[in-house]
Amino acid sequence: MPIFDDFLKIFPEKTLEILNPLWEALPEDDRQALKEKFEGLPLNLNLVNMLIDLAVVQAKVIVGHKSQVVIVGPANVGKSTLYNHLVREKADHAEVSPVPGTTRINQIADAGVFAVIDTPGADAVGPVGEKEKEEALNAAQEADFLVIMFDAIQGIKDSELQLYRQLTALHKPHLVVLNKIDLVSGKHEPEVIGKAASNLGLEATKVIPISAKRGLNVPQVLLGIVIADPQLLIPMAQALPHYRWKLTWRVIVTAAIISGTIALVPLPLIDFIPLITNQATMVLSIARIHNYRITLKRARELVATFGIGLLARTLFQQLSKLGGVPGWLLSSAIAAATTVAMGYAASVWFEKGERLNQKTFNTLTKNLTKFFVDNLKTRFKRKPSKKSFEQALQDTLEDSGLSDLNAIDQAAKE
Ligand SMILES: Nc1nc2c(ncn2[C@@H]2O[C@H](COP(=O)(O)OP(=O)(O)OP(=O)(O)O)[C@@H](O)[C@H]2O)c(=O)[nH]1
Ligand SMILES: [Mg+2]
Repeated sequence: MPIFDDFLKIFPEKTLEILNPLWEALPEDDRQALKEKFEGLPLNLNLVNMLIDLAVVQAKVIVGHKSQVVIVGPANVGKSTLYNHLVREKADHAEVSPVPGTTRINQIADAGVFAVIDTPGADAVGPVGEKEKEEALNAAQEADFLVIMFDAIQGIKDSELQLYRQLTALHKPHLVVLNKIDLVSGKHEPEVIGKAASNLGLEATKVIPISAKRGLNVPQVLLGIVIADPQLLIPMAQALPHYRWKLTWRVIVTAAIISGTIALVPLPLIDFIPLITNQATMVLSIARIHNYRITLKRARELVATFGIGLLARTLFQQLSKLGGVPGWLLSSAIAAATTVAMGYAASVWFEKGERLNQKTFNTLTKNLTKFFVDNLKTRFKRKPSKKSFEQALQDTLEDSGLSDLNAIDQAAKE
């Protein structure tokens, strides 16, 4: 879609004023389609931060003016607790306590791609807490984005509803979160969320239940904030394949180490079944990362289409003829290499819906085998223990630089 490329060309300039109207001009379906890309991703706070960092590097976004994300809501709902999850520097943490009115003034900190602001309780009625309320509403007025927080136990009563109306009247992009969901038993959760939503006049899906204390659903809030920002949504979408590859790479490394260790007994002697099972299990995990659920049988079929057994035997024969490399090392290198190539093929399959061309698969396996042999042979004069071999494989995989999607794409081409 050329319009997205057009977007990107403008990035380093002063962006928001230009980008927003463009974004607004996008048909709702396109906007939705972009946002849906983010559904079903494996998430935790570190992973979301990794995705954001990738997006920033990917698009070389120079965030001149950081968006100001304001956390706002009644006293004691857990605003400062959420704030502490979002700020990147521990030194910036806000005070949290069970006493309502703990936060008295607005506090701002860096949250990576945006700035986050913690505010005092904004639900004062009468003179007590009036100043705090004003402070919070001022921040909301200046905000680029609001995280409006309520408490699952307190629910939405008159004062909460009044505050909500006051905040939405500012017409700022926002998320509504219902905190302390950990205090509600699982059985009652849908009812509590549904009631809060209907009191606010929202659909239940528009209220995100979280536990700031336990970190539950906090990554979803972070992702929600980031993808609501047109400056970031597009680079985030562009970074997704890289992000999924990074997750995939972790799975591949584990599987390649297992394969390499299984094959310490030279290949012509070993039974292929454990190797194929290991690779099929890896393919299942890679499918999950891409939000596909397939059976082990299907994963085995996918593995089988690459004829790994034959390829491994041929490579073993070819390379052992050259001499100078012990059989155990060669067979381990081949097993690890076929596993990495299979992982890459699975990634291409689930990412693009294409079967990796057999020639590419074979070339990649061959190149990787050579790489592993060269690296491992300098480390060991004789056959090592399983444990030190695992470590060496791990180091070699890490040193390969293939956790970078561009690097493995390149390695598959040559
Ligand atoms: N059970 C539970 N307690 C929470 C959660 N989040 C915060 N709390 C607790 O609720 C109390 C208030 O948390 P704060 O983060 O200080 O709340 P706040 O909204 O900043 O409060 P004020 O600054 O007084 O407006 C503390 O005792 C927190 O530990 C949560 O998700 N679950
Ligand atoms: Mg506070």
